[in-house]
Amino acid sequence: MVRALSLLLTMLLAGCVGEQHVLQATGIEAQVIARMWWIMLAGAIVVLALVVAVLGYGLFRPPERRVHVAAGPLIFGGGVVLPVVALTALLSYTLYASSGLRGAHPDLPVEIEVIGRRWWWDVHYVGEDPARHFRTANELYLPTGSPTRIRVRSVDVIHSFWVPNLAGKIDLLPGRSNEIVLHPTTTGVSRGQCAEYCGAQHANMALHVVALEPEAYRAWLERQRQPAAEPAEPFTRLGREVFMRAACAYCHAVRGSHAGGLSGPDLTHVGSRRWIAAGMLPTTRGSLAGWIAHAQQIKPGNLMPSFAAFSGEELRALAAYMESLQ
Ligand code: HEC
Ligand SMILES: [Cu+2]
Repeated sequence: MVRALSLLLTMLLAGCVGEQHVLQATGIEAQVIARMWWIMLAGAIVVLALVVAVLGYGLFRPPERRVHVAAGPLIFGGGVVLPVVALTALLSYTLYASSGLRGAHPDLPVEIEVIGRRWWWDVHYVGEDPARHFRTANELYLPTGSPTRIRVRSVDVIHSFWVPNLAGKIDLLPGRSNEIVLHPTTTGVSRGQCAEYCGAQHANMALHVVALEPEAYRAWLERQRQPAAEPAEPFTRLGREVFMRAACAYCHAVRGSHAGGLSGPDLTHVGSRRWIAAGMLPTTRGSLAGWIAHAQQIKPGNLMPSFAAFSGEELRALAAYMESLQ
């Protein structure tokens, strides 16, 4: 019994982690949603309290007084008038509050395109000048204090983009674009998660949103636009050789090299990302080597094969090269 209770408590408390939490809003849209949630909760509590009070009266008062709760006016008032008034009030409030959520920024250019893939997020920084476009994966950097317009679509099945601390959900559909505006108010990292079942690895399709001060955000953009750094040491040069010799470039791009594959994440700056494999592993040399050799064991069914045939040295060099792509 104690164990069951502590398990339940642990599970409930685990839900309080702030990085992915609807009620710990760090974005304008999420603030509207959180306020709506609290007002709906307050409304529900008032109605419940009234119902319980009338029920308690009916159950526990002496019989001659109990008849009051069976009186016509009370039944009509509590059964018809009260629900109509309460629901109309809450409905008008939610319609009013949610009307401001979407589509409030018609003039804003689309800054980012997020493409849902099984089972990771392909993130394109678009903007006006095509020469300055770049791709990254499973990671979205945004400036605080201003809205960023994001277009989303899918190239395979339906996914759903959901970063609860910042905004509501938006579906990623094949053959159709949707849009969402994210407007972070404070710096920090929020976790997002695919919110529409999309196959075996749906649960391992996370992304992280990093909100930075505008100045730091611009600096990040500039760094990401650079092509990959030239390997500085013989060991990372060996890693690049292994990369180009193996099938990696068939699916992965490293800008500034011959690797131009598009079906997997862009690896130009993979070493600078916090996580790989859509939030499954922190980016370290060890996890990179583990992923390359055992992608199918770590994330069964994902669209990268395991590469088990490398020698120990080749694998270490390859992981060092990946890590050096800052
Ligand atoms: C058939 C296509 C394919 C080939 C070949 C391939 N990969 Fe991948 N790779 C993928 C896909 C797809 C993912 C994303 C998997 C996921 O997260 O679901 C990925 C993910 C990765 C990641 C993690 C990137 C991130 O940001 O999450 C690294 C690192 C990586 N691959 C390195 C390699 C290396 C090194 C090779 C060559 C030895 C290689 N890949 C060969 C398709 C491929
Ligand atoms: Cu999914």
